[in-house]
Amino acid sequence: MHFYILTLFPEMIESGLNTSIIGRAVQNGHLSITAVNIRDYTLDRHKKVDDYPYGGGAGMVMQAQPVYDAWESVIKQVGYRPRTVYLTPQAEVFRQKMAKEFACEQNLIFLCGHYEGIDERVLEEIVTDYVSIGDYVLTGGELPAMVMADAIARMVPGVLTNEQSGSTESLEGNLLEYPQYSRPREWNGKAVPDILLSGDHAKVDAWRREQSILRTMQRRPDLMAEAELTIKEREKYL
Ligand code: 6GU
Repeated sequence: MHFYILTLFPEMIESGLNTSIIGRAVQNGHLSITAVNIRDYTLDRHKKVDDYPYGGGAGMVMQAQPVYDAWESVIKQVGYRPRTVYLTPQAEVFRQKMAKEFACEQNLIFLCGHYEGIDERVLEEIVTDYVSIGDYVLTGGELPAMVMADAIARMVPGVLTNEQSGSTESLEGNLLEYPQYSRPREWNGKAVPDILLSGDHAKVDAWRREQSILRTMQRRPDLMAEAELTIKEREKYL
């Protein structure tokens, strides 16, 4: 899978996504991540990429030309118009289900805005998906693009080892993960729940399932409406 990230701050992307699991997946060739510097495409003599908003108001607006030309350079490379995601708080909120869907694409383009936004006319031409990562305002789209790229990349076959991929499924049934414990058996006067030491895998699974449900009810009651529960679980917990 190939990610192209259109940004005024390519160093931010390069330093953020070249480490840990995603960095290793890039080294192994499971992924490529290309940060495209929008400023490289401006036709302005002074390398300017923004201007005042028509109608007045605070801040600056990123101009259409350099954004369009940066995007066009990518579509010429890949030979078609890949889905192009504009990161903005004025949009639907990103969820695991969307990550799974985007992970089916061969190429994805992320467009990161700064200042007060991007000229609407270029967005109309190139953007296929408007996505927010939550109901708060950030200074630019780079962190959201990295969040999305990480969540999507880990769904791509080969990026996670078998061992790492187990924890993928939890949010897909709209339930939170159960608590985890490791050695020592007692720490700070607290023991690991006995059932986890019993060696009875069926009981362990049942306990973890219950912990997932209880934790979701307590911490994210909003998820319960869409949680994938059995009829028996519904009777017991709802
Ligand atoms: Cl995608 N962009 C910005 N600037 N702020 C955000 C966001 C995106 N998602 C939540 N806050």
